[in-house]
Amino acid sequence: HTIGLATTNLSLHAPSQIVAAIKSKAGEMQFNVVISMIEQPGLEASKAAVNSLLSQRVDGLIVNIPLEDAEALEIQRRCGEVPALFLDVSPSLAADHIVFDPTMGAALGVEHLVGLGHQKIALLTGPLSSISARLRFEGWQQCLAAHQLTAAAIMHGDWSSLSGYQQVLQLLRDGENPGAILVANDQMALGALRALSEFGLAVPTDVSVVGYDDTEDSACFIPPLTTIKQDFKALGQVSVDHLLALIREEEIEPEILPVTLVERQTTA
Ligand code: IPT
Repeated sequence: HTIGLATTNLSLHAPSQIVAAIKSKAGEMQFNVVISMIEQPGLEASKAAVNSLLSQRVDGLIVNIPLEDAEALEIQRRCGEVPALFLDVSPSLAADHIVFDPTMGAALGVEHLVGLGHQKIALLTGPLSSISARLRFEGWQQCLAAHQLTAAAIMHGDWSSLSGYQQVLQLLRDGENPGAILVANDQMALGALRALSEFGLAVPTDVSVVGYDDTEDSACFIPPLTTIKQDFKALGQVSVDHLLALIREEEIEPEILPVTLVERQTTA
C-alpha cells in the first residue's frame, strides 16, 4: 500500500518536518510513501505533482501545498476515486483537510505581547500568495483591533530566514523602533534576530520577538525563541490515520488542530 505525498519545497523547515512525521507514521502502518515535491507553489506545478503520484497508483494522497479553495477542489476532482487530504488550505474548504488553527495561533501571539504591555507591535508576514500566511496576518490584525491597536509596521517576507533578516534590517534603517515583532514563522524570526543583533538592539529587553512553527532548531536560537507551536508530529499521525480512514471509505470530518504558545526567552 502506498501514500502519495505532494509537498511544497522541502528546503523549508516546516514542510520537511511534516514529511518526516508522515513518513514515520506511514511506516508504522505498513504504508510506503512516495513524494512529489514542487519547487514553487502554484496550481500548474501542483497538478503535475499530483498527476505523477496518481500515475504511480497511490492508494491516497496527502497534499501539503498552499492552495486556494478553487485550486484544491480542482485537484480533488482530478484525483477521482483516490482520496486526497489537504494540509495547507482554508479551514472552511469543502474538501477533506486537516489544518492547524491560524486564527488561534495569531491570537496567542498578540495576546501574549499585549499581556506583557506591548503596544507598538510590528508584523512580519509570510508570502501573501500563501493562504496560511494570509490567515495568520488577518488573525493578527483582527486581534490587534480587538485591543484598539493597529500594526506599528507591516513587512512581507517569503518564509526564508534571509527575507526576515532583510525586512527587519530595512525597518530599522528606516528609523522604526517597534517594541515587539510578530513573525509568521521561525525561519524569518531567525533572520529578524540577526538584524536586531547587528543593530545593537537586545532581545527581549529592547525588542520582543514571537515566531511561529516551533521547528526543531527554535529552542537553540540566541536567545531561545518564544513561538507558536504547530505540533508537526501530531499532524503526521493524525493525517495518516485520517487518510487511511478515507481509503477504507469511512465517514470522517475535516479537523482543525489547536496550536500552543511556547514561552522561551525572546519576549518580555
Ligand atoms: C507553513 C509554515 O508555518 C511556514 O513556516 C512555511 O514553512 C510554510 O508552511 C511553507 O508553505 S505550515 C503549513 C502546513 C501551513
